[in-house]
Amino acid sequence: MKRLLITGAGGGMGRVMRERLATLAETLRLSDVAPMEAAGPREEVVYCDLADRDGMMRLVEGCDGIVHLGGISREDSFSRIMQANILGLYNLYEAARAHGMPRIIFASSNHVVGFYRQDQFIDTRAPALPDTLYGVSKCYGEALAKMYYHKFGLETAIVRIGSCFEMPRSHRMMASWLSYADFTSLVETIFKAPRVGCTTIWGVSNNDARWWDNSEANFLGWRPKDNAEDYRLAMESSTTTPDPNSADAIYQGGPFTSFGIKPD
Ligand code: NAI
Ligand code: 15L
Repeated sequence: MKRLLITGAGGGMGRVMRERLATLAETLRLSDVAPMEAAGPREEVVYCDLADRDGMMRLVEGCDGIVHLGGISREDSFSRIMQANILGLYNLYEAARAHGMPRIIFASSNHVVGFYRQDQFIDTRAPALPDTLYGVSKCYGEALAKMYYHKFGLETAIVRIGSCFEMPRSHRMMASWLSYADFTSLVETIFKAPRVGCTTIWGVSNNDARWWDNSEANFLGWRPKDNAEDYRLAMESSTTTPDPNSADAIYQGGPFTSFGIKPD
């Protein structure tokens, strides 16, 4: 690729992906509203609010791939979610439609299915059961991506990320953890694939305890290598076992299922 856009580049995953995806394109265009390190060689740093339609048009112009990590990444007030995840995503897709239809990786979330129980094993055809307004905004994002694919042919890999951190931080993350290395190889696989269509992929490592069946995306050839079990001892020594009757131990979305509605 000539130019790859990473939104949310100042965030937790964005800062890691800035380093790990550096060789995937001649130039990385990095964007956020939060502080970012100054541009290095073969980098462009652009501050842009996802809710700014004209700014988003300029941001996407000249990019031939997008890793969309930007937005509200946990439960929040509806107005904040609306600006970044609802209006912001529409702005991103309209800009992509206007500027060469670059392939998009959309960072969706396990919270689109948060109310499935941890004893259920589901595939991507399972109906959505979002656990928060945040999860509902990711359902909207997945639907928007499908509409732009079927109407205009704009390709998106919808990646329902589990828990993408350096290592699993809780018992629940023994199932939901996605390593940085596996996410990196997934991004590489998606941009190298001849065709992606609008495919939904569980962003989860090869954890023994995982809840999600990725067979819809098998054709891509992505095979995650890391396993949360390798960190079980470290995880158990830094956290307590959750009460078996708590949301954290019952639902795939864990504590998100018991959050209330945050007022504006
Ligand atoms: P993060 O919260 O650390 O990063 C998100 C970035 O988006 C932030 O730097 C923030 O400033 C930026 N942002 C928020 N509102 C914006 C706006 N209006 N305009 C421009 N930028 C805005 O989140 P993280 O952990 O890096 O996650 C990245 C993406 O992956 C998010 O979309 C999140 O929903 C998704 N995801 C992450 C998971 C994880 O375990 N890290 C799990 C599931 C989904
Ligand atoms: C998410 O969607 C969040 O962005 C992340 O911060 C974690 O809470 C993750 O889900 C999770 O479920 O562990």
